[in-house]
Amino acid sequence: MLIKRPDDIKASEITPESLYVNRRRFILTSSGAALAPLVTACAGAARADDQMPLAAARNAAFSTDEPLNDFEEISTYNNYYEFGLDKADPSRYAGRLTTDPWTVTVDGHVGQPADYAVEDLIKPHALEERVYRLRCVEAWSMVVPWVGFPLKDLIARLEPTSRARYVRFTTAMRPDEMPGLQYPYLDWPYTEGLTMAEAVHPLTLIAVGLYGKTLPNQNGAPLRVVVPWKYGFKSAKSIVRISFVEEQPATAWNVANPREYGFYANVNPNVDHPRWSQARERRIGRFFRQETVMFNGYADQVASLYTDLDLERNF
Ligand SMILES: Nc1nc2c(c(=O)[nH]1)N[C@H]1C(S)=C(S)[C@@H](COP(=O)(O)O)O[C@H]1N2
Ligand SMILES: [Mo]
Repeated sequence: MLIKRPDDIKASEITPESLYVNRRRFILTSSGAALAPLVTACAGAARADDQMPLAAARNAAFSTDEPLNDFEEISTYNNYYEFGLDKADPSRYAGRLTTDPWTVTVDGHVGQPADYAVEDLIKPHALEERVYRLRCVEAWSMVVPWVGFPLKDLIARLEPTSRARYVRFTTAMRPDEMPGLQYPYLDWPYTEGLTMAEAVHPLTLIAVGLYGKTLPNQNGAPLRVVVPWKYGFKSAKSIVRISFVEEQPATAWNVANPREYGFYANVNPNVDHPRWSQARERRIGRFFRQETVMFNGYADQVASLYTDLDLERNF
């Protein structure tokens, strides 16, 4: 058993993305409720053979031909703060997340609001494989063969009204299954949002699997969004609510630190994070860093969404 208290977390485990919340929020917690939470390592981590096979042909037009990161890298180097801050924590602890049954609530300005069993949300859609770059705001990246379907197809079925200008994603909050929720790293539950134009862009994917099988829990089972031209934090995992709203929604990272994490969070090598450069990135598994490309390489497809937006101010 591994016992972790806030003051046991070594500086080496604290990632740049989490620095701000750590410093401020650990101080908040050290006085009371979260003093000695126990985190057990006993619950089994998800293994590759826990995943069910999914039939999905590769959509070459929407896939990069860069070398893939391997399953091990994709499923053991994760950000999923509900399970802890360390990159290995999600693979250690996410095995205890129960993903069946799973309900997704659809609400807001939408013609088909309801509580949907996740199977019913997914079933009508043909699955495809798309190999996307994922660029984290912490300046590392991966290449992942996702399995999923375009969010726009789901949105079309849900029939948003003309008042819907943004989509907000709310993700699972299970204190009994998610050890990280004991700490106020973020204002739980983790939420994210997109403009309607971003949400219905053909690149925006609902991912339900990777490497031809259902998602490992640590990658956001049973369903997550993947927005490949934005920093990874926009790609919310383990979604339980999809809301169609009129106003730009509050999002977990933007609330935690609006100076450092904007609502748009488009990958942009020309706009530095206040504490580090975004010009280069480390591809997981490679030694030398490489240049970060505007919109993570998807500029031809998405730049037109932002022609009227000052990307320095709307970072
Ligand atoms: N619910 C939830 N979703 C989340 C996060 C999180 O902490 N909680 N982290 C985000 C961040 S910062 C990144 S980089 C990606 C990482 O996705 P991956 O682990 O599948 O590579 O998930 C995003 N989605
Ligand atoms: Mo990230």
